[in-house]
Amino acid sequence: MSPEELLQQLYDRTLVGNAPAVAELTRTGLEMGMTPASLLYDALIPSLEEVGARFERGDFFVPEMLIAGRAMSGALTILRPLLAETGAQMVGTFLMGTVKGDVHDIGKNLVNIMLEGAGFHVIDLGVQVAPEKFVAAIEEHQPDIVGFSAFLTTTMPMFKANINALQKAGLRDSVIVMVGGAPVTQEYADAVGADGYASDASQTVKRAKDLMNKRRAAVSV
Ligand code: B12
Repeated sequence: MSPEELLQQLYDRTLVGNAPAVAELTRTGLEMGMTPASLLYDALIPSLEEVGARFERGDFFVPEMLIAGRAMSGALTILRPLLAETGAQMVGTFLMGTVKGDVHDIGKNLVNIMLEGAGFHVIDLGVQVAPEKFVAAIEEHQPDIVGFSAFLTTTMPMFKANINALQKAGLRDSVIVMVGGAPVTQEYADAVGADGYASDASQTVKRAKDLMNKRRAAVSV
């Protein structure tokens, strides 16, 4: 099988949610010397985007989305140690969670892997995280950055609710707030008063480091 054929098959099997085949193809691709990034960005993510497009058109329903998501998560488990492989030192602590009312976690998990790879200590609170839980975790772990992930237009307002909760707890100035997720934009992030937004995992790493450097420079003046 050529790398192109493998990517096509990986795309097709993810689309129909064939988890065993997706895992097998992911392993085979790695054995063939293909990079984790190529498997991810040239097959797995485009396939999930197509799943979303089909759902929107009414060609796919929730079960199809669910099995495709599971197949993708299986591949991520295989890719995780390779994507996170690094000699980087601890750059800071990143507390992450999907907001209340939202169960999408694939994008968040991918961001976590990349952050770990870049040397961040990541604490993942999981999905459906209520504002009180974010507040308690910030008090406990004192992270440099807290990240809110949302994949539904109906759960994006939780960013504001979380930020309000941080303000009320007197924590807003002690932590950098980053937001992200498929429907989120820079404009929306600005409107809710977040410090940073990024559209994908590698941009998140870059932005997180920039924001931390800025904060450190501001503190040392
Ligand atoms: C898989 C999936 C599901 C699975 C989730 C499985 C899981 N474990 O995550 C299941 C089946 C559970 C599901 C359910 C639903 N889903 Co859904 N789902 C999807 C799908 C197909 C893929 C999402 C995904 O994982 N993408 C892959 C990742 C890698 O996405 P990504 O955006 O590239 O991620 C990057 C960035 O967003 C960013 N990022 C992510 N988080 C963060 C956080 C921070 C801090 C930062 C800085 C960056 C960042 O970095 C990521 C990595 O590069 C999308 C379609 C789509 N195009 O997104 C729909 C989609 C998100 N779902 C949708 C809907 C409507 C639903 C349901 C309401 C359906 C229903 N009627 O029940 C439910 C809601 C359940 C709930 N309460 O949350 C809609 C949302 C529409 C909207 N605008 O609100 C979408 C867009 C489909 C569509 N086109 O209509 N879904």
